[in-house]
Amino acid sequence: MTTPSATRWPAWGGLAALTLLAACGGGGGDGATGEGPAAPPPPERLARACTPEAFADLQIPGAVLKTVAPVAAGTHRGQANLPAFCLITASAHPTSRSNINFELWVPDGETWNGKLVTTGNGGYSPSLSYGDMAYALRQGYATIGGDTGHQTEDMLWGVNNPEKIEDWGSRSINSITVAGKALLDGLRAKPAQRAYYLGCSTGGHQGFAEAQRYPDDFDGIIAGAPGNNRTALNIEFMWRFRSNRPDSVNNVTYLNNTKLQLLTSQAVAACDALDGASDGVIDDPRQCTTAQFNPDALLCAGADAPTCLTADQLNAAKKIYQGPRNPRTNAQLYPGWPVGSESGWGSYMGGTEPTRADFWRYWVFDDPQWNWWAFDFDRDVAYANAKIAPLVDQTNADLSRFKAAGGKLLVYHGWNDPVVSAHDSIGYYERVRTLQGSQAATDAFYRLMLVPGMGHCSGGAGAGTLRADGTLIPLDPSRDLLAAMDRWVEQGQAPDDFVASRVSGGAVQRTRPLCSYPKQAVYSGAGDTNSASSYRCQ
Ligand SMILES: [Ca+2]
Repeated sequence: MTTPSATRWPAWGGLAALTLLAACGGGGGDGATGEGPAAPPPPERLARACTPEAFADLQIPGAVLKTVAPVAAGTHRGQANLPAFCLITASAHPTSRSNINFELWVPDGETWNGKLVTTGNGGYSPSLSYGDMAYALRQGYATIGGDTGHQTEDMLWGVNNPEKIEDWGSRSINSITVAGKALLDGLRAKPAQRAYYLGCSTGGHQGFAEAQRYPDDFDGIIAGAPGNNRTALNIEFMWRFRSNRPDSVNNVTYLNNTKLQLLTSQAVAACDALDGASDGVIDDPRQCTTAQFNPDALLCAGADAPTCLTADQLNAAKKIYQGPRNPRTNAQLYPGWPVGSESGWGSYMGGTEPTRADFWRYWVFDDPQWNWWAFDFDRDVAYANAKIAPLVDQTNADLSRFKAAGGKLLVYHGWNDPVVSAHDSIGYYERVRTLQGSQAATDAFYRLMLVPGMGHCSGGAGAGTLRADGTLIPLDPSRDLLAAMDRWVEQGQAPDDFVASRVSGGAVQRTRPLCSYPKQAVYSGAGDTNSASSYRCQ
């Protein structure tokens, strides 16, 4: 005999399964034998109490249970207004060198909506995304968060340790989700009816890993600002560092934050109104060409001043706008940056060394003395792509298995993101669309929503709030990412009516439709430019 849970997790064992075996062993079918009393229906599997003792019999392949304890309603891990839940901690071990710690939070009793949300991570940090877990829990979801398989903030754990790098780059979400589903089933004696994924930045990267490598884990994946093109992204960080300095000179820089803000303010002044709303946001930076905004016009006529760029500063900006290229083939290695994102470039421009230098020093070259000025954007790119990209990159545009499994993929990306280029999300989307063969075949399961004026995952001058708070923004599929995904999966209604909000000063100052690429919000020419109703997607 099999049950859905016994089929999916064959090593289940334990009291509940034994009870079920005993009942089925004597029954022999539907009870319509015509002889004697009808066999009783098989008993339901027994839910477990939220105690360690109740889980003593539960074995989960590749995972170790650590703690089981109830948490009262209120504040936990700095997250307020949480319902009461059962907290289970465990670790997953997909390889002998793996150690992926994770937490599972399950709302008590009937407050659980029967579904699951796994959350992603940020950067190379082992920190769990408690804010995302709380967001899901408050909506009634059980939720999982993990540490990606390492426990320190440095990157030394990856030295000569490709299994741990692969856990971080490709595998940890799968491992904790499979084990977490089994624990959830063990607690509630029924599997999650739906499983969704939610993450941004590295979290978006992890969502792409799931869609490409583990297409059966989730019914829906919400991936923000995905850093999935990871090796190339780190090439860009090095390019940005080098572009902003004289050759082989670390301690002389050209562009500072004043000059970066000058570029953005001049770009906005030139291009803000192109979209019909003078709101400090360039809705589509691709429309802001050098015909409207030409950085050359900022060249200082005389001495350097806060209101102009020197020739070196201008040259640095142009290199960063363009992005890294292979000097031999001229192939673009990573896209450049949208006009309007300049004011944020400094955060990943590096200081004493390029941002993510440890990726190269420890993971790629195994050389503590590695010198970024010696990096060859042809030969060394090929070396890195052969050595590390298979462990960490999520660039396979063949999503046919995910689509066939019924999965939905919702990607959002801020146009002003200075950390992961929106152009890279567009490039990936277009490669998927080419393989899918048509816009309609792509729309059926994959939506890319570019958020005007939004920075990296949030913030910025645009309408960049995509989640309900239940007060200012109602919990509605047209206003909340998770609710939108749930409706898309369960009702087949794609998020074509999504409205992003700009919250400032304790109020919603502006709303704007978020349109599925390649559509964009176009002002109707009449009505309040701060109201989504004055725009349509076309
Ligand atoms: Ca505008």
